[in-house]
Amino acid sequence: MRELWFFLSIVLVAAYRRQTFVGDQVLRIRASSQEQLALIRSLEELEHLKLDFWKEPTTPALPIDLRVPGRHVRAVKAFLESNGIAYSIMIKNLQTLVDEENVSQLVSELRQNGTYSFNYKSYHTLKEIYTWVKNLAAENPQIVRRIKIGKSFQGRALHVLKFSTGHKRPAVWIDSGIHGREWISPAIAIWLAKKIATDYGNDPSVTSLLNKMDIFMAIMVNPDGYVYTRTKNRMWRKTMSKRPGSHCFGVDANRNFDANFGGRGSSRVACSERYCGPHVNSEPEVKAIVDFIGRHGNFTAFITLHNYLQLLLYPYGYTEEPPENIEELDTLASEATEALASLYGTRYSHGSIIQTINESSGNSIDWSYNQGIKYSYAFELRDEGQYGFMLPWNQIVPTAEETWLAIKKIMEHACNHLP
Ligand code: BHK
Ligand code: ZN
Repeated sequence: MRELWFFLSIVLVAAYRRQTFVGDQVLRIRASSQEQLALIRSLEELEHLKLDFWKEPTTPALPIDLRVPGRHVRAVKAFLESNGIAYSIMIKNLQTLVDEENVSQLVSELRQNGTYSFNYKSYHTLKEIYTWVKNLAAENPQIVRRIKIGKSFQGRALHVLKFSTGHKRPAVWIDSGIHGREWISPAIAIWLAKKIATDYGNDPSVTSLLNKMDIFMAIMVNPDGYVYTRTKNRMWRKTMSKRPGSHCFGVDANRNFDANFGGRGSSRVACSERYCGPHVNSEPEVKAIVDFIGRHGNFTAFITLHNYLQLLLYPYGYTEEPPENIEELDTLASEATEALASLYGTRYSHGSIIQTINESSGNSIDWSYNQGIKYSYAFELRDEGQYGFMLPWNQIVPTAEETWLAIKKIMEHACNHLP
């Protein structure tokens, strides 16, 4: 009897601590008309359903990916069917993927002896990532420095890695981990940082780049959100900021920048997944980036890593107005995605945010572009939706390798077109 109570209490504690996704399905919905799109949007207003749009309804041309909690799956499917809306099941039981991911973690959490023994084929805890960042700087003192640029809402240090061989040079910005659940983003950034450190002095292209420019990498923009995805809710996207007057917490950091703040493609409602926050730069994580880039004053490329859908995006998200150098941005995007595909055949589409994925106000690359950073791009990494945010560990290194080829193209172009 005692044992039973002990067991039950453990189960209860575990259940309390971590959200589960038993029976949750991810449906890929194809709306064939504006009417169907409007019907799907109307689902969003039924808050009790706790629906999670992995890909928002935008146009009939794009699929909509919707996570439906297990207990509402039948009702939502019945709704779609009765309205003649086509869908397929992308993920049959999300918890199965979460369980598999948890099992693969067990073998990864070994002690690190520097960045050499680090397991690049695994997702890591924040602590492991922070140790790795520190080690990379310690092992490569001639070219890598770790700089603290601020503190997260919950008080965690925000770092950037600076790759430099000179003084006050024009620079490239690369960030990852702005959205908590997009684990592949920081995972490949770690690999990229190691690649840059290793290739300097060995690979002619990286060497000549670093002889003219600096590279700054913010590997974990939203550490609070990342920790939350590892401890409580694997599907968390936003920051963890709390404010009086709302029971919902968190801001979409990629809606918090000063670029048509609060406009279309963002929400003023605190409970929304795309909540822009109470004011521009309200999130310390965003403010830290904005201040750092402003103070530096000489960035010419800005690259941010998200997933998923295999897209390379450029401004704008808040307007159909094309950026001044759209032809250059588009040609470079096409060269970069071609280079990416050359390795494993992974196909990316490219275009402006608003035309390719959706309206989005307050996002980071619209802001950086308007700051005069001409080569501003956002990657939506693997996959096309089979696993979505649950991309398995064995795709980390291949994703990193192919993305590196695209990023190198963008950096080289920026380097050959310095103002
Ligand atoms: C990416 C970059 C700039 C603007 C929008 C996007 C799409 C991204 C978002 O912020 O809504 C979608 C997403 O998180 C999945 O990575
Ligand atoms: Zn994202």
